[in-house]
Amino acid sequence: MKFSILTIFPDMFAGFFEHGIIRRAIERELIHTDILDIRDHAAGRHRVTDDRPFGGGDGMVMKPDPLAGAIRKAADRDPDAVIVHLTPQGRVFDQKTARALSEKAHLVLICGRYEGIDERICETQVDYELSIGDFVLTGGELAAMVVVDAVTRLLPGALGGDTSAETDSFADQLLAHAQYTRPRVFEDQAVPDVLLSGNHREIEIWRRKSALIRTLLKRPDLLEGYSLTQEELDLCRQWQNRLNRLIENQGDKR
Ligand code: 9D3
Repeated sequence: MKFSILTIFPDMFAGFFEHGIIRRAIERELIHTDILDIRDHAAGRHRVTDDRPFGGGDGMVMKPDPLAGAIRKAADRDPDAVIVHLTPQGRVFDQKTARALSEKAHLVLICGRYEGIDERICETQVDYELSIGDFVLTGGELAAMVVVDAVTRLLPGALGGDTSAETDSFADQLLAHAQYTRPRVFEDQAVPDVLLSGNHREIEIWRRKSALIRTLLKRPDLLEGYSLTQEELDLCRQWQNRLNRLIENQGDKR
């Protein structure tokens, strides 16, 4: 997978590429990253990349010609290149989109700055417009890193070892179960006994239960349209019965 990143702040990416799974993916040549400085494609002595908006108003707009030049350099004669514009007006990036993008051979990520980029680039060159959520950033660079991060970890071999559980689309639907490590007792709080029992069947059941209850309590929206397994359905009925008994025992409080 190749990532070409178009930005006026290429230095923002240095640290990101130097650590952890992303660094290892580069070393193992699972991904190739190419940072293109949009300014290198701007004309004139001052190599200006932005200009005032037609029609007036506050802020600046990224000029189309340096962007077109950088896109041509990144995607030239590559029929597999997919052009992605990181913008607040894009569709919100999610795990399904990460999966779809992980099937592509070459992603060209355009990082906007200022108030945005000239609309004619959006209309003629861009395949996907993506946002990373409904909050306001100062530019597309962090969003591009988010996309590179989420897509890279889905590539075969990126996580090392047995990744089938990690990349199983089923595993994306629930939150992770609670996790513990040493010491067994921390500030008077003990690790659940079952995790120390060595009974792998019981541990697996406990983990599924933990994942389901955590999702139900912390992110109920994730369960909308979720198809429960028979085992999960049984658990829900158990919880339902317990809640019903608890409520019935409260007497006449309306
Ligand atoms: C305050 C300026 N806004 C006027 C309505 C528009 C605006 C333009 C450019 C707001 C933010 C930005 C910079 N943001 C991005 O380039 C961006 C972004 C984001 O802000 N939130 C979530 N995802 C993304 S992807 C790119």
